[in-house]
Amino acid sequence: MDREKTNSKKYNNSFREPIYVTQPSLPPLREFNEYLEKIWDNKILTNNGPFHQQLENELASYLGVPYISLFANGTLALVTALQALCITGEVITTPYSFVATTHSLWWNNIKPVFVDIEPEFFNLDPNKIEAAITPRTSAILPVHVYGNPCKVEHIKEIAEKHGLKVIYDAAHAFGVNYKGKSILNYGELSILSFHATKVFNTMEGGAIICHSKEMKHQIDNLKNFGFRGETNIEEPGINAKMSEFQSAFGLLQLKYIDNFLKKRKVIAEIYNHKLSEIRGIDILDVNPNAKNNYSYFPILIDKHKYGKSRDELYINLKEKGIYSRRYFYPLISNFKPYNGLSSSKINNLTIANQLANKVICLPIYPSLETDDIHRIIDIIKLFAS
Ligand code: T4K
Repeated sequence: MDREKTNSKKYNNSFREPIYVTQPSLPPLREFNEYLEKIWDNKILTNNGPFHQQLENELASYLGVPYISLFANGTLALVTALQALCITGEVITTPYSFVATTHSLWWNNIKPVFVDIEPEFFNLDPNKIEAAITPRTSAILPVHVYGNPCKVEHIKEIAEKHGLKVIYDAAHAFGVNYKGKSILNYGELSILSFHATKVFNTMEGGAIICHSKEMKHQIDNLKNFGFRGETNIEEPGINAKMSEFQSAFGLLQLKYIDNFLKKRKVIAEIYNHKLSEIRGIDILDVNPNAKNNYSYFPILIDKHKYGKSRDELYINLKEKGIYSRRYFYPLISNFKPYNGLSSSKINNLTIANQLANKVICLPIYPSLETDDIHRIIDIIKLFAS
């Protein structure tokens, strides 16, 4: 009887559970309890405890990076990365990202200078960077949007020519490889987000990837108020530490991550196959030199060919309980704190403005059921005119 009720709830349209753009992957609760018992035993809750140290080691080895410093979230990792490299003045960045990318500059009193994106992978267009460099420019802050690698070689060449630092916002790029190695090895520093909505999550969390022991020390001190030893403060640091609970959760997540990534790939393949048959729907390419993590599934709606606008589709899906998201609309450059900047003008960011008005990210997460994927596809197909 109970099972019948559950099934009717699932298959009767009016009682369907909403489907969100993502849902966090959770390990078995029973297994998390074992970690919690250890925390209860040793009473170390935070401040570089044993799980924190273990997660740093395991993640460095899993990701294939030399040094990693864990953070309370990705935004604090970004803010601290800019501090660690003493970045000042102006920083060249992309308007096509989550707002935290630019906020991290604002919190460091740095002026963001927006440069347009390239239409293939929606990342900062290296061909447009040099025109935006001024004597005040000290760094470039690109984003590997949706986990697609930026044009890293070209960006490196420009940075070296002009003596600029490169910090990658790699919040979407957990587990992404480029030409056989981790994308996180590019740039002076890369930052990750382990937010609940990310491929690998520690509820809230983040990290900085760096390439020397000295830099790791510097970052570790900055995230712990600037302490160097018990009684010495060398610089005004912040509190951005990851707790033992988050670290324990991360250790457990790491055991399941390969399976989670595989499931994402399968979902992306179904979407790719079925949606490519629909006129007016474009699917974002995946860089052939990269191993993607399928963290998002963005599609572009061509109103004239599809017959409906992106926003009409977004609303239609929502009415049917499917909560897709328009990442990244509006562009950061169009938000109030930044829209007065001269680099925010629409004619400076033509491609980004066009794409932000067409994009919609479809639900993708390991526990998304095949029936539901096909239902989403059918709704998109039927809505076309
Ligand atoms: N750089 C980039 C490029 C980023 O994308 C981000 C974060 C950052 C930096 C900063 O990293 P963090 O400081 O966040 O670590 C979400 C996330 O909050 C944000 O982490 C993420 N990017 C951004 C792209 O997306 P919202 O406002 O869209 O999240 P929200 O709460 O609407 O969640 C989306 C859907 O996920 C919900 O409709 C339901 C589902 N959900 C969400 C949460 C939080 C769950 O099922 N369970 C949950 O616990 O920003």
